[in-house]
Amino acid sequence: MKKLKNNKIKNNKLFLDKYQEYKDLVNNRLEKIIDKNDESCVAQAMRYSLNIGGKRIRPVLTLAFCESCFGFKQEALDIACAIEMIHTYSLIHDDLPCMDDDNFRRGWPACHIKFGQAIALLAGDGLLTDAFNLISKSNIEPSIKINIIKILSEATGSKKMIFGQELDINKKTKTSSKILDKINKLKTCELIKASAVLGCLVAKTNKNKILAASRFGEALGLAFQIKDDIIDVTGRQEIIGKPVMSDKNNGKLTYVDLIGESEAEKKVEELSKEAINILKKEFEGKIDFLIDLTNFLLNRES
Ligand code: GRG
Repeated sequence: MKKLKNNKIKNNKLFLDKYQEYKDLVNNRLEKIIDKNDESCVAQAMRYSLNIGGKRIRPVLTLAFCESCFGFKQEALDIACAIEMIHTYSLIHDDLPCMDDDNFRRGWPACHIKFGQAIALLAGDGLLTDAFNLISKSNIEPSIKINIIKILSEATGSKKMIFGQELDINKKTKTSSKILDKINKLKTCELIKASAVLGCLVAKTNKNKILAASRFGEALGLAFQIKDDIIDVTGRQEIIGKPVMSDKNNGKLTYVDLIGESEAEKKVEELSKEAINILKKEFEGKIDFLIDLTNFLLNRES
């Protein structure tokens, strides 16, 4: 078992075992969702991008929030997998030459490098569409299912995640930390917020907790993105799975450019504290894993 350098996590082994348990659940289910004997090249590309690693933060959040609200993680599993499929689609499209033009993802050749641009484009489309098909077939009460589809399609649709990507690729708009916050809230936080909220919805929890999960997701999402900017500058290629400074060399303005590395680290710390306080205030009971996960992300190296 990999040792964590994070000293804020109360019990590393307990945390890592639980994290692995959630990841195994998601990985095993994803393995079954796209048949490995499917003859289609697009299906192979979808499987490739889903299986080359990734921290599985978003589906793990869904399962953990469901359990924190005393729901059953098995009931949230297909929703969690759908979220990871949407996340993977966004990474495939983000790496294309017409977007960020990155050759590596998760330490492996990006989907379009391995399969060519046309197949990569279709693999992203396939993952997005199949994600909603998976949700539609899940064994969840119809009214909750419709709400889940509404929230997830809004979070990842043209007014939120996709608009964030539009602003992100339009470099002229990035002039202040206010604008950078706006881009990151749309591009990164919306899906993280939805991941937390959907876990609560499956558990049929109350409105206050759903709102709290959304506030938690926003604070964690921003901390996560700022940490991502820091790692882009300070990380090691063999750990982050792509060349160091790939965002910077793409001409992207990041928090590190705007406020410097040590202020950026402070901001990550503040936002993580805010996220943890929301958990402590609004969720009684099973929140140890979520607190540890927040600290883990604050100290991650990739
Ligand atoms: C619709 C094309 C399109 C994009 C939407 C999400 C997104 C915008 C682009 C993906 C690229 C990116 C760097 C987004 C910022 C959020 C972020 C830090 C993503 C990486 O997420 P991790 O670290 O990745 O969870 P793994 O590989 O661990 O799953």
